[in-house]
Amino acid sequence: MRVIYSTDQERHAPLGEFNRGVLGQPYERPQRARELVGGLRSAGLTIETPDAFPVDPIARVHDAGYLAFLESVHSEWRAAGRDGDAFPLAFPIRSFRSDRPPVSLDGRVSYYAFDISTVITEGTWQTIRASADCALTAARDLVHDGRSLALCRPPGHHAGRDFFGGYCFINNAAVAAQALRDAGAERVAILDVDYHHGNGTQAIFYDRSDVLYASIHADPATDFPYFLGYADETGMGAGEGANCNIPLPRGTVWSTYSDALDVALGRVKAFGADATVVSLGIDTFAADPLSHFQLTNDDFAKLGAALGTLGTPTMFVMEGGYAIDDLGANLVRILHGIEGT
Ligand code: FKS
Ligand code: ZN
Repeated sequence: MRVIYSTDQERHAPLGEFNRGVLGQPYERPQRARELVGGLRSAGLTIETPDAFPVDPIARVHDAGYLAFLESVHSEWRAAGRDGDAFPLAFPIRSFRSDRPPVSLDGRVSYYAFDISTVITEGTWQTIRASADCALTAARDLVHDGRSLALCRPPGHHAGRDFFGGYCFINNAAVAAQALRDAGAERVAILDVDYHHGNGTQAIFYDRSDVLYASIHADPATDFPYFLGYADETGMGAGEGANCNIPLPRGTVWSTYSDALDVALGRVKAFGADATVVSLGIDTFAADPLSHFQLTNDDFAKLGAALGTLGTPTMFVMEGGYAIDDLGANLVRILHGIEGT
């Protein structure tokens, strides 16, 4: 399995995150990536650096104004004499206008953000470009490689065409899926096994029939991102039938998860994709501090084995996972499961 990662992905380093009312250490921090890399290296895997891509393939799924905002917002923040990280002060929810970004700095941050746990730091732009480069490198070479892992950090599946949140800015899996389409794949499937629903990925492809989005995740009635991810969201217009959500209750153990996985894999296989992108979250782990499923260390080998049955060229894009001590080993278990080793 080819693995792609750049140390530039450690430059996005939020100062803090609010949890249970208290400002503390961020869950989504550079150490996550270092633990994943360390785990893979001790398992004997070689890690390659990505090539640098222009912004164009990213702009295939993201709004140009949104990307310009992401690139400039932190220097604007500093130029305004501010310290710390850029984060929103308000949200354009029901009855507010959300059709045009305000002019001021705070107005624009508030316009593009959907949560308060995702802040923009000095190194954010460089980091998210490097993270997307991993996905783009993996996508470009997928037909040749057959299988690859883009060790993306920060993650991407909550980011939409013109919004950020859930630790995500650029939707790496969506960028990869679109790059595969543009390289000639006629149908691409995205299978999302992160604990959280990938609202950004779903939104980006919701009205399209050429990209299937199938996801197993915690019920949005109880868990982030709260406002999308229900089973009755099946796609729209030409995309009707190309969106499959399987929400599961908190406390879900492998036997239930595995049944859902069979359904999702069945949908992906029936779609007849030329390539598959797996949004690989490992926050379904019982000890994950943000999540409430009960998968064990051994279950990740089983998850890998199930994912290994996908017949198409398949690239894995890293999403979430916050149980720092087990991250590397659980990722290795999945990879061994995939390869049947
Ligand atoms: C309070 C907790 C904030 C946010 C959960 C974000 C989950 C992100 C993820 C991703 F894959 F994108 F990383 N809850 N500060 O795991 O889905
Ligand atoms: Zn997650």
